[in-house]
Amino acid sequence: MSSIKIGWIGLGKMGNPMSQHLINAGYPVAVFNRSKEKEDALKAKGAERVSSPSNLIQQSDVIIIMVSDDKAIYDIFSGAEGLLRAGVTGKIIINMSTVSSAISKEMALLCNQQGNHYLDAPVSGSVKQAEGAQLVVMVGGEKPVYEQVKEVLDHLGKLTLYVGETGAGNATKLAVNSLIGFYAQGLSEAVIFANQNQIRTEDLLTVINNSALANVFTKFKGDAILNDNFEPAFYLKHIVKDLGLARDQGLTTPLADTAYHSFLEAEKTMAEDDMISIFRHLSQSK
Ligand code: NA7
Repeated sequence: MSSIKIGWIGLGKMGNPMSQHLINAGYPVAVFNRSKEKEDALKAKGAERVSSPSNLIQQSDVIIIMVSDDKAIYDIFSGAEGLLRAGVTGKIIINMSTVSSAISKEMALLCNQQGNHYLDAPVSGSVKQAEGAQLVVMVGGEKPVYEQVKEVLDHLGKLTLYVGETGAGNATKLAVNSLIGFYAQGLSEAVIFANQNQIRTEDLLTVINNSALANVFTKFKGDAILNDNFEPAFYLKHIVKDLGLARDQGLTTPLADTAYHSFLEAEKTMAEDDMISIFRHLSQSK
């Protein structure tokens, strides 16, 4: 049983299972989500519901945020009932959302001016890894602050790694997610090419999954292609966001440019599907 009081903001597909791990680990957890019905599952597990980010930070030692994008972060920090309105000091705010390094630097500065601390701590892994506490957490910010909360983050994943100053966690995450975008498009193009040459998808995937290229991603996303299952584990709109953030931060290489434009095109009709829907998009447009 830990005495660190946790305030959790953002109970979407990732935040919901992640916050439950902290309740299971014995932390007192209070929650806030913009759409109130998503708080029900956490309340049933023993979490307290709080009406605003501002109220949440007043009663918490550590605030953890898992929301969609930079816009959501602005709202949560600077909105009328945002974290920065509370006038408290000595709090640690951990932003686990995939956002730009720029917004982390901006929010860290505002937090520091108030006597609070900010860490960017995005995660690698999707809903399945969140549910199984198998995420990889990459952390940027002041190292002594990180060391104070490492025990909390360790409950969410299999690895927590400090990677540098504020924004370094975000930059690491954008590098990783860009590679995921390349993998998804590469796998899709390989399947399309094999099919054009009368090779069955199943056979190609069996070869890939027994080769040096085998990994969890090609296994799960290969199965999704094979079973025509595009239920979202990782929304396609989120990979578009990540490729766009990486692009804004300087990733404009040939592969990144191609992947960004393919996913951007796919987003027009498949935003709410899984990111491996890029396969359907490329199949339709070939
Ligand atoms: P989801 O399931 O789309 O959940 C997004 C969460 O972000 C959800 O709690 C949203 O609240 C919240 N959100 C979005 N916009 C806002 C604003 N403007 N203000 C407050 N809260 C907001 O995403 P995932 O859980 O899959 O992913 C979360 C992150 O991990 C993301 O950065 C991914 O790239 C990786 P809502 O319930 O809609 O009211």
